Amino acid sequence: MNGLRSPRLLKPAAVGLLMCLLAACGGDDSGPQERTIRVDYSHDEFASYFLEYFPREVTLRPGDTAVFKQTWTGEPHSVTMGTLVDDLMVLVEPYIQAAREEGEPIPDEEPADVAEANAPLPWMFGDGIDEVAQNGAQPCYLESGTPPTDPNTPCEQQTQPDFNGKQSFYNSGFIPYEGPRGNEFTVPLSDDIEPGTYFYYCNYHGPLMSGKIKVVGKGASIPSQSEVNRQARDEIERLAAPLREQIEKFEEGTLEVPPEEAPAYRNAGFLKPGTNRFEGNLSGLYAEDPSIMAGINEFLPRTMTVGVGEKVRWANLGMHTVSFNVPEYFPVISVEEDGRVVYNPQVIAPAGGVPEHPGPFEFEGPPPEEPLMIDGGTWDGEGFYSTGLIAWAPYVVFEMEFSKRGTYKYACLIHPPMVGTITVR
Ligand SMILES: [Cu+2]
Repeated sequence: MNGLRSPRLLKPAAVGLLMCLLAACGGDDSGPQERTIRVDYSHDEFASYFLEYFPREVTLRPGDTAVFKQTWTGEPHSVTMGTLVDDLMVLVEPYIQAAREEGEPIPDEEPADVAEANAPLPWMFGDGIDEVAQNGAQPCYLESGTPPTDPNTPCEQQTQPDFNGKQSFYNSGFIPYEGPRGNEFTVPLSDDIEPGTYFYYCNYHGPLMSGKIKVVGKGASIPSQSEVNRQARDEIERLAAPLREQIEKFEEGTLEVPPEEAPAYRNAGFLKPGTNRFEGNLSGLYAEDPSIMAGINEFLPRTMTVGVGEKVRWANLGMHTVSFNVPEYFPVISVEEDGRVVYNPQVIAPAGGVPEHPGPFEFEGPPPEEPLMIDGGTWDGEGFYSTGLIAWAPYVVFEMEFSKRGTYKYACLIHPPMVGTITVR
């Protein structure tokens, strides 16, 4: 979980003032304004996810509203704010800035002061992939104090007040896919919020997926929505460029795997002999730079042709499924009528004859030299057939074969645009 990007360009104050004069500063100050911040993003050139908010910083005034608009890529997110979050982010922010401005690595070990500030903040998930923590996944708005520590105890205060910068905890909880609160979380700033910087982060992906709202005085001018959008686009493109490069390399056959992971790939038969160059099928792909908090949600290649009885194998990069005859799309996490947030077991469990296998969080330590092979056996094209949730590369390789000719469409149950076609002849 790293989150680096290049530094924002800082304008000298004089230039700012000049811009302000030229743009008839204050021209849009006719009343309370709304600014939209993107949560996640799927690129139109390739299905993807971006574990960032765009732009990372917006400027608003008391009485204005921040609208967080989520692109549903399959990744769950929250917008989690409050003084407890500010206390944490003040400690994390220097690491994020050092990473973005100087390319410093984010420390592997959580520094003690960060761990301490993190302690009262609930995560959205529990220890296992299928354990949703209700204290973090359900909304919670506290004037003071700390949220419940028991993952099965949701917060009682779920009615959202305006954000005044003084609440100790102000958590959207899981922003649901569609439905009444779907894909969007709105934060109205109170009239009496003090000017200053207010942090927020995602309590599914952690403090590196974070952003800030800079509150200025009531009469001040703020960047227009189109300026905000331009900033967002620049920040998105900075992350998209290295992803695009990886796809190009894959297509040219020049994609290289990191040296420490090469043995596992080699032992699974995915490297061109004598090189670290990848050859084969992929489900998902990351940027070469592990600090890029974004990834590709594609089966590469998207279409392939195999013979009856021939083994098809995917090296898995990311958290995905390979699933045939899928039911209508359902999100990996959903909100039940009583507010309980639950994982969908259909996503997680293997189906159609694929054997049980270790879950995605059951690997520890350095990259193993032998990948985990999941043999899905022979499939006859009938009924729901799914790997269940698999991760992380290059430790997991899924293989299967087909007993009948035909054209088979398949998909990842987590990431809706991640689809492929196999022709068997
Ligand atoms: Cu997130």
